[in-house]
Amino acid sequence: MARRRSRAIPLVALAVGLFGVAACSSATSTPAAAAGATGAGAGPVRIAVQIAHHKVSPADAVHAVHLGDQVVLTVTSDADDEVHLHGYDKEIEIAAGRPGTIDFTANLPGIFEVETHKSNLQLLQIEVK
Ligand SMILES: [Cu+2]
Repeated sequence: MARRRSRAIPLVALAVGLFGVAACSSATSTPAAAAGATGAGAGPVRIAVQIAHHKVSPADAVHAVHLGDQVVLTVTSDADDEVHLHGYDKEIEIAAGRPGTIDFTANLPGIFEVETHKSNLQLLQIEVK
């Protein structure tokens, strides 16, 4: 009899996790078990970063957010690129001169880098605690 197997979400998650690690050789995050949300809920935390002539501004920023916060990260560049938020493994394509947004709930504690894959820049780090 055809036994209904639950979909292979754990496998996919594992594969994505491995790929993320393989794709980027930057400092690792520590995805502990997600705890209950503690976000205060005063609207999303907005983080914006610009890239121009291969320079990031603000440079080397570390943004601390609370576990459970809603975060809206906006990246604008003068070149087409691909933006990757580590740990959460969110990736977007951005076009030159047009802001791109990564929207996520900070439900994984740790320090996560955001980088570009074409220009290979580290944009910022997001510390979730
Ligand atoms: Cu990456």
